[in-house]
Amino acid sequence: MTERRGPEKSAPVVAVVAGSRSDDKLIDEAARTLSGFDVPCEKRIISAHRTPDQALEFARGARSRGLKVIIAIAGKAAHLAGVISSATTLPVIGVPAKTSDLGGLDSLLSTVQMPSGVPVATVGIGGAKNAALLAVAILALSDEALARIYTDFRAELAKSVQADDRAVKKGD
Ligand code: RP5
Repeated sequence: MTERRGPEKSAPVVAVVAGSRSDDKLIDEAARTLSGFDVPCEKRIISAHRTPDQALEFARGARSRGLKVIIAIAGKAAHLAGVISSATTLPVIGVPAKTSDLGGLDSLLSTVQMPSGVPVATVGIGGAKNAALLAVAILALSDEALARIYTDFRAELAKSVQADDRAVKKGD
């Protein structure tokens, strides 16, 4: 992947926010994926239910702090993405976390079923990597260098599937 490091890139443009340290694996997956594209991010633990004031304060200040996309990870009654979206017009991507009791269906439905007018772009259960890629795609709308890197990434992905196809056809 092309390097594009520079001092001007160091301020976080994506926030990866999760409701609990129980979501650490998803936080790390999103942050690692963003880092692979050299997209600076900040990581936060903010809970819609346990620290609701901080959730609103974070969302209200996000745009003025230079953030462009927010990834919100939560499980169970997963209201974090929706609450954040209620207090910012930045794009908010919700990641429903898998749960031990309902498998994450609880998280998925409570993240995706937003009232009209306050959108959350919801990825699949545990879809932290896709959330980060969607953030990259959004940022790439106004960043040609990033758009090229993302296009290369997708082309590599296609090549690896084509290689698998050839191997399966050959009987490997
Ligand atoms: C949500 O509930 C978190 O996002 C997490 O996925 C789930 C369980 O959190 P803990 O009770 O383990 O902190 O708040």
